[in-house]
Order: sequence, then C-alpha cells, then structure tokens
Amino acid sequence: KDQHLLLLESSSHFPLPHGMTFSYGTAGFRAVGSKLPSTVFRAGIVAVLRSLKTGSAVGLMITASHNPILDNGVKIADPDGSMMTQHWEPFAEALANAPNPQSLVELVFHFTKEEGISLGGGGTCAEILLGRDTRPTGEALLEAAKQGIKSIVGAAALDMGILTTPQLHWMVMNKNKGMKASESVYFMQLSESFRCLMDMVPKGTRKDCVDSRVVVDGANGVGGEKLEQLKKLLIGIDIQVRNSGKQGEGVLNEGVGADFVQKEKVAPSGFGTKDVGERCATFDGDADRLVYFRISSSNCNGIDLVDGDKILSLFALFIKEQLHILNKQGDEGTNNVLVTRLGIVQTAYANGASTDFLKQQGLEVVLTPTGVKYLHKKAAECDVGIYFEANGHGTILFSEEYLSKLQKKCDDLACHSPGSEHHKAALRLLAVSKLINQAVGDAISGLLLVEVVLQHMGWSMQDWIDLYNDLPSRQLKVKVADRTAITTTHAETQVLEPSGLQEAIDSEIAKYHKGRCFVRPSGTEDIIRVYAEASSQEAANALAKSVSRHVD
Ligand code: 16G
Ligand code: ZN
Repeated sequence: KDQHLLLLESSSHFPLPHGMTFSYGTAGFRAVGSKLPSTVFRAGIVAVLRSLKTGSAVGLMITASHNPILDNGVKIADPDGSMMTQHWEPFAEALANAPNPQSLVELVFHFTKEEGISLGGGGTCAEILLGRDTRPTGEALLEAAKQGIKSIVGAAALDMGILTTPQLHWMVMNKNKGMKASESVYFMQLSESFRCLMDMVPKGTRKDCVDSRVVVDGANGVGGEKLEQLKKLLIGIDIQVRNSGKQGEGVLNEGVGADFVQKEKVAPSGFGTKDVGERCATFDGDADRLVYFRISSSNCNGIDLVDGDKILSLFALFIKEQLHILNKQGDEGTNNVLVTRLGIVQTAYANGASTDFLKQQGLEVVLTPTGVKYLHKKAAECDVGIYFEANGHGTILFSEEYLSKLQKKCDDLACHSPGSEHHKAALRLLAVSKLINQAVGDAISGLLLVEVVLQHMGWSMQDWIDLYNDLPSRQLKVKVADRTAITTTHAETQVLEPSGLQEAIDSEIAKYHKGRCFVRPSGTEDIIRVYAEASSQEAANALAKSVSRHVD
C-alpha cells in the first residue's frame, strides 16, 4: 500500500512531456536533455527493479555520447557491467511512455508480479550506481534518477559523480565481483597493468621518445579530463590532451571527437598543419569510442584514419603472438598447451580489407548486427574474444574460466622457468586482461593498450597503417517515411523486406569490382543507412548512390 502511494506521489512530479514518444534504442533513451526528466526518473525505477531481480548492483549512466551538447540520454548497465538485458527493453520503453502516474504504477506492479520481484523492502535492498557526463542537463537529470530510485522502498542510489561511460560500467562489474569500485582503483589498475606491459617490451624494439608521444582529442567531453588525471600516474608515455573540455576550448562534440573524425574523415578542431606526422587519437563525448588518425602532409584538412578495425587488427596480432609464445614447445621438452579459442567479432561496417587481413592471419571472424550489446555477447562465447566496430567501440574479453587457467599456468611457469619467454607471455596476457576494460569498450584503456602494443612491436604509425589498405567506402543516409519497413538478416548484410530490394542491390553490386553494399535502418536516427565499398572511391560513391535510389 505504502509503495503504491509513494510511486503515485513521486511520479506525479515527473509528467510525460507532451507529444513525445521514447524508445530504448541501440544505446538507451536519447532526446533533447530538457525533455528527459520523466524518462530518467522512470529509468531509475527500471534500474531498481533490475537490481532487485538480480540481487546485485546495477548502473545508470546519463549521457548522449557523441550527440550534440543539448541532447542527453540514459542507459542501464547490468550487474556484469554489460548493457541491460534486451528482454527488459520493452518494459523500460512501456514505462517511459506511461501516460500518467496511475498507468505507471499499474505497469510496475504488473511487471514485478510477472518477474517474481517482491516490492516493499522486506530485507532485499537494491543498489544503483549513478554516473553522468559533463552535459549541462546532467545534474538535473541525475536528480530525477535519484527520485525514481527513491520511489521504490529499500533502494539506495550511489552517486559516483562525473564519469566516462566505461568507468561506470567498470565500477558496476567490480562491485559485483566484491572488489572496490572507486575511480582511484580504476586509475591504479590501468596504470599498474600499463607499467607491467611497458616493463616487458622486448629490448631493442622500443623506439626513441618521439614515438612515445600521442596527441589526444578529448571531444571537449569527460574523457579528456579523466585522461589528464590518469596521465600523472603513467611512465614511458607522453600524452598531450587537447579539447579537454576546459572553459574556452570549445563545445562538446562540435567539430571534434571520434564520431566526427571517423565519419567526416577530417581532423578535429584544434589540430592542423603543426601536427603533421604526429600520432593522434580521438575519443567520443563519453569516451567509449577510440580512433586514431594522422594529418596527411599533402592536404592539411585530410587525414589518414586508423579506425576500430585497425585497432582490432593490432590487438589481435598481439594476442595471437603471445598465445603462440605461450604454447611454443621448447628444448626442455613438454610445455602443457593452453588450449585457447580466440575469436574476432566485427559488424558489416568493418572494412572488407580488415576482415580479409584477419582471416589471412588464420583468425576466426564472425559478424553480428550493429551495437555493442550484440558484439559483446558474441565475443563472450570465446576464451578470448576481441570485438570492435569500425567507429571505435570495442574491447577484449577473457572468460573467467580461461583466466583462472591462465593464472595457474603463469604460476607454474613462475616456478619452473621464471623470466622465460613463456612466462612473460603469460604475464602479458594477464596484464592485458587488467588493462583492457572488460565491461565495455573504453577509449582510455584502449589508448593505453594501443600505445604499449606499438612499443612492443616497435612500430611507427606508418607501420601500423601499412598493415593493410582500407578499401574505399562510402556511407549515405536516406530519409524515408518508415524505416521499419526495411528488415535485415545475416548480421544486417541482407535485406529481408521489402521483397525485391535485395535483388536490386545485388544487381548494382555486380557492376563493381570488389563491390560490397548493404542497407539497414539506423537504431539511433530516423533514417536508412547505406554502406558501399569498392576498389576505387568513385566506384564506392557511385554504388552507394545507386543503391540509395532503390531505398528511397
Ligand atoms: C550506438 C551504439 C553503437 C552503434 C551505433 C549505431 C552502443 C553503446 N552504441 O551508438 O555501438 O555503432 O549506435 O548507430 O551500443 P546507428 O544504428 O544509427 O547506425
Ligand atoms: Zn559513446
């Protein structure tokens, strides 16, 4: 009874804005920040129910990633630090659109009954870790989330402050493993594992100090600020942060950031001819995406882009090499082989040249639909799974079971052949598992891993770029009356409906050498996206254009 009244009363302070419908898209709810208090309030309730259901802490992050500064959004992290399970999305969406307090309360009671969640305190308590990025609407929305959480009896909100999205996911994961979940522990873990990997860089490969320098575009968001803090704990790397969000440096995501750089293929503002030859990296607004670039000497506005696919390739080569060393048979006789299933996960947006390259290396590559939740799930099926989207979202996952075998092998090696190549390979793999954020792709931890792997390989930016040549590609957006009219299959590479469209696309593709093309409805905008690849830029442009006409 009390619970009923409490929900009714508190939700009356957060009326649904007139004429708006909210959908839980690829990465949660997104809209203009000022329209979101009711949505965030209700997401707070969903988070509490999720915590009650799982008996663990969950996360709630307020961010709109690479979107403009006045937008905002909210997403929920499950107890293991990954995105909230998809089968709760319809409930989250229904709740976000409940027209009045009465229907909201009914939805909550109906859903909790269905899911077997008992409300009303009674010993069970929910715990929600809250985070937000630097957007101006963030503070008020955080308050709305707290009100939503407080409207369920026995729920506690833990405000973790201003964070990158991956930091919050990491904290949720750690908390539920019984470990400390503070920012200082996060910084400590990253800096220590980074130092461990740097200390094991083979002698003779480390280049002079010019190569330990990287210039980072923080997108005027939270990532730059955090990197400035972490940088003080790092040895052997020279990080220069630009667009760090300090007053006067520019506006969040405006002409800066990973999404801008990767899509427009131009340098972010604050970078120019003075940076020719520098190794540059860029984060998105909440620092869960990372891409690298270099200002081309020929054209000061143009760049050589090193996207998520190439970061993936670098990581894959490094991990593969360490596994190879670990399992190599030495003169001394038997070395117990640690059987490892290494899997690579990409989406249809991965440049075809990257997929070919990875397969040539003997790696197993699978495709999933767009969106971290799909890639992450697939990668988690392997002992070691590496996933990346071309846009720079990605990480490396080590299964719990595999990590404990690896730890055991490392302990054995420490006994029998301390300091051997085998031992070092095991130590490196363990350090990677600590440096990389296994909850979700993390631009900061990804940057540190790229930097140390380049040192390890003794590679310049050019060596990395030369791994393979990207096929020319082109992306177009098509505005349509109803984007849901197009449905796809086979990881979005084939159209199912409307009938005839796939045949039309196939006949366009057939006209081009190395042609590849697919269309899919965006999960974040009201449009259809067209992606085309071919052996020349002109051909890729033409293929994308002719396919767009069939979609229109
Ligand atoms: C979201 C996704 C990203 C995906 C993008 C595609 C997360 C955390 N983010 O930003 O992975 O690449 O949507 O957008 O899952 P689209 O559907 O509009 O092409
Ligand atoms: Zn993001």
